Amino acid sequence: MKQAVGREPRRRSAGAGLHGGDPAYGAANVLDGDRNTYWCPDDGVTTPEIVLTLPGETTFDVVSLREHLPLGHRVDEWAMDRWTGEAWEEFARGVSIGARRLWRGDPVTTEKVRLRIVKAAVCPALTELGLHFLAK
Ligand SMILES: [Ca+2]
Repeated sequence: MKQAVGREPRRRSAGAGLHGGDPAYGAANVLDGDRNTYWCPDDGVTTPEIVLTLPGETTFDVVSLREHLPLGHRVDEWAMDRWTGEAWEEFARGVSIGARRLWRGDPVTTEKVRLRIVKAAVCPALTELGLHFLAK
């Protein structure tokens, strides 16, 4: 598996801080390969977003998502978008994440991807967001 490593992700949930205002729960935690670190928005923020700016045009056909299970299954629905250069276009959607959710589909090429948590019981805690390309 070849991993497309994103640059510093930017959170886009307007006005919403990190959990307890603590930078230790920042969005970069979904890219650090450490399952003990996670991104967690503030209490009450149940539909946050993460935008990953990729190193350039990148093609992937697998997305890997992991929740931080010590805090339980929190995400009920999620979606992912690719940036077309002009607008966001949804390419994946699913229910629940849990220990690991793998999405696989047609190859997606883009410079930016966005993960949207569509529905969650409480503020989500995500430990990994990975993009991979599996040659068929
Ligand atoms: Ca992590």
